[in-house]
Amino acid sequence: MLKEYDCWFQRRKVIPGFIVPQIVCAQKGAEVALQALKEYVKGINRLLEFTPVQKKEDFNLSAVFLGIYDKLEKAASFSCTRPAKEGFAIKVEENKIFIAGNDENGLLYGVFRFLLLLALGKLHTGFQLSESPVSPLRIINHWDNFDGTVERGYAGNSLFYKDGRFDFDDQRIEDYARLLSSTGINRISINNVNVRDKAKLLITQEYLRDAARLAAIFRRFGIKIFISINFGAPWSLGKLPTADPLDASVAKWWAQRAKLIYKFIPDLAGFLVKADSEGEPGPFQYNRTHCDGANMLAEAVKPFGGEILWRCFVYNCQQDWRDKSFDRARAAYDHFKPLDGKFSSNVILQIKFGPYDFQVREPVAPLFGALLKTRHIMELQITQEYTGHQIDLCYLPWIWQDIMSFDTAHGEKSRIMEMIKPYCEGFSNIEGFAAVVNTGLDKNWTGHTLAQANLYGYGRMAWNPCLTAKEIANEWSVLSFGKNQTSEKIEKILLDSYPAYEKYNAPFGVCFMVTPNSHYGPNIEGYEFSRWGTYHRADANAIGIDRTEKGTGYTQQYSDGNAKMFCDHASCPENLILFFHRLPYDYKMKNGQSLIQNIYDTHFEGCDEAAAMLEDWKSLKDHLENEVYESVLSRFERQNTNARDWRDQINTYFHRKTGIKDVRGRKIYD
Ligand code: GCV
Repeated sequence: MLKEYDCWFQRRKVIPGFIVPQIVCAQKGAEVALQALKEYVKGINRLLEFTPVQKKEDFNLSAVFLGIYDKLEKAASFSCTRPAKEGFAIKVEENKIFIAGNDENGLLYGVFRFLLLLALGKLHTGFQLSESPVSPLRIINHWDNFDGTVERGYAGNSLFYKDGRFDFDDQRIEDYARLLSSTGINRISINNVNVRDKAKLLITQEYLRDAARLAAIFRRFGIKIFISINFGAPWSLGKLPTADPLDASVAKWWAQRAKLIYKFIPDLAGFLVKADSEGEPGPFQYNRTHCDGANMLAEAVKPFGGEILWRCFVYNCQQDWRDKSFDRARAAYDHFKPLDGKFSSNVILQIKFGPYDFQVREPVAPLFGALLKTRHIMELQITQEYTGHQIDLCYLPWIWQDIMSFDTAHGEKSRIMEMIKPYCEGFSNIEGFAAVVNTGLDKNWTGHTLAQANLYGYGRMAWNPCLTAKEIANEWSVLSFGKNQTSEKIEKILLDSYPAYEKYNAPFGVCFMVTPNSHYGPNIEGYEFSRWGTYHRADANAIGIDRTEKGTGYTQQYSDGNAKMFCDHASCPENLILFFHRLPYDYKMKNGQSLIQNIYDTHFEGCDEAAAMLEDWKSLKDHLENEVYESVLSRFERQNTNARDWRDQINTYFHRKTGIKDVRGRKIYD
């Protein structure tokens, strides 16, 4: 039976078809290597129900050998393909098993992978695997506030803060670090990018003491922390008259502050910065560029090996809906492409995957492939801000798989998954990913138990962007529920969930038909006359925005091949057609039906598919722990109400606008 808290580390006895020696010999190492040994012992206890006996390294023994690859290779008759940075090799021989890391992080990842493969039943005598992470940076972002709330959080309050202070349970944080590290996460930012109220005090002595305690727990699991900072801190905290990045007193203030911070957390990964975005302070206030801002901070953390993650979510959020010349989708490229090559070597731009904001379907942002001289990573969202608040089930690796396969230039190795590499000037390499996380104090971590699959899936895909959504759904379901018909059914439910969600949401990539502020449920014109710049401009004849060269010109930010592909109705992917084009309702889609008929059809289908997921779930009643069954059941019931609302509001809206009937005569409310 599933213990929700344990996620993909269920206590479930496996019967391996090979010998797992009782003895473990671990090389001496520092704290991550020590943790690797602890995790090995804990995991074997959980899966094989015995406690390994620890002995000094002796290769005459039948034992499991844990260590650093080079040392093991020299000392034992063991060899495998040499893993790269943070990678590992696993080899199962007749009476010996080797788990070897390139380094200590690699060793820990190797132990975790060994245990997961053991639970999945994938190990056997002769098994051999050498694997290294594709992405150097695999980051989790927390949007946790110091009052204990979590911005866009749907799984309870913060794991880290309460009532304006740090407040965490060491054991829970250790369990959390284990979950993250087991999927390959190596960085975590611990506070909201909107740094307000008490969060501004995080970089003061009193708060840093607690931050250091938190960092120490994550450190054992190979995870370094980032702190989100407020760009205006020199005046709001330091009482300087300005936060101008080119003012010498400001640079000095940050340099001193960095010195203090690094005294408490010597291996701090660096700062994460949201500047000039949605009301946060930034260099624009002083007529400075984002290079000026980022480079000044980079200088401050440089002596300590720190890095600046600088977000590119910079756009005008005071737009006038009447003004059709302005297109928010263009913003990140317009701001940052001209600055390519001007950032310091320890600045990394963090770019949202799409030009808007984590929509159910939007194109990959054109900055990917366009930046050749600037380090950068891609930002994803695991928390389900626009994808159902962890009430509706929406399996996100589908979205990420589409992103990974997007071809930025139709050239050689120009798909996103092929561009994830260490930085190298002159290439459009992406150094990895950051994702806004979906966890909180809820017992099951993620509110919706099945949303654990999104957390697991992010880590796995950040490690290896070539993994498919299907492979990950299978792994996660078997790890969580065992290899049986229940996990098969749950895997199917997961895989069905995103297509269903997309179908009952805003049609064909048009985006933002969601309830303003909360971002749950439909409100078709909720953003139509607001300042946020996300309009669909539906009238009685047509819907969508012309973003071609004849319209806002957004398509021209892409490589020539992609600009052409998106501009042409025939080659533009249909699931994005309303993002790029303004189309009449009688526009003929590839299936021969009109656009309006396709809108009706997808909404009826999406709603039916949500109902089918509920029925699938009900069929599992006798095979699941009651608490899990009931909590997920109630979410599926709410999802069905939501899906019905989406279906009926969207269909009615377009029916009223156009007067066009559903050719199949289904019920549309007038
Ligand atoms: C942290 C969107 C969200 C905000 C979020 C912002 C961001 O606008 O609705 O809650 O703020 O993105 O990514 O900075």
